Amino acid sequence: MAPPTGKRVKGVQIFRPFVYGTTAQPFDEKTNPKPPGIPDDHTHSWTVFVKGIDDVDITYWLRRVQFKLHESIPNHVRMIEGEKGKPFQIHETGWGEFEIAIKLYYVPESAEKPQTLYHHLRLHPYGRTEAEKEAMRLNGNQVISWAYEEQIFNEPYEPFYEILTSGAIPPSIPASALKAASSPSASSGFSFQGKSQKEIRDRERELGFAPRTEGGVLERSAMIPLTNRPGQPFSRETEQLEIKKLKEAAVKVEEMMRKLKEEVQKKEKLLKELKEENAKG
Ligand code: SLL
Repeated sequence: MAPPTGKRVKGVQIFRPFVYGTTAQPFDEKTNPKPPGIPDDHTHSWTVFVKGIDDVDITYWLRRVQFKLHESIPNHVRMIEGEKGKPFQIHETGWGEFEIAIKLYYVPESAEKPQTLYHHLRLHPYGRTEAEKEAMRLNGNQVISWAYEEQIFNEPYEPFYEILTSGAIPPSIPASALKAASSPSASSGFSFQGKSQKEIRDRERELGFAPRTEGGVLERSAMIPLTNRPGQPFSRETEQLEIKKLKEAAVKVEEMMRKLKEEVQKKEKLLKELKEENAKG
């Protein structure tokens, strides 16, 4: 860990959304043929990953990720160095499910200690109903187990605060184009830094960049997509659905409590009557 530099920015908390998890697929002649050299008892190919929400770059705060796999797997502790705009991930094959330890190493400017997450590699969809099992499937035969998480940086050091807040930028734009477009010395004098989303989008359109879908997020921001897209299930839309489910469940629980209380009252009344009868007897 690098020695902390500068002062902490008091009273400030910065969060960055990210996604981690596993995607597995059974070997199948047609859709997922087993590559040569893979042991006979291996039934699935799978991937474990850590990435930005909406696939945006997160290497400006996350430097490397160590994945600790099951000991039965050759070379089971793997360190993945961050590559700008790419997910931290490992592809493997195997036959069994197990817990993966995912250790996050932050950029040195953060002076943050590494932190470990645990994730269960899921090869088989499970659930009490077909619908529950279906929710774990993607494109028919992929089994997904993905989690949304928010990394919180509490009172970051000043230089790291600068990195975190030095301006949201549009994703997937070649670095050279971005540099030319946002350089203050470019003929227009336009800079993406400190611009509103609308200004950035207008400028993107002017420059002929492909328009992003509604709810697409800017890199280096804490944005969460507004709506779901295939392969991108974490959004405000999902959040609203979850809130609705929780509210409905709370109403159900209240109704159950009301009924239970009624029953208890009935039984207490009966008990009282029986006691009185007994006293007479
Ligand atoms: C189980 N707790 O007993 C689990 C262990 C181990 C999975 C699962 C081996 C891969 C390889 C593999 O899939 N191990 O040989 O490369 O079910």
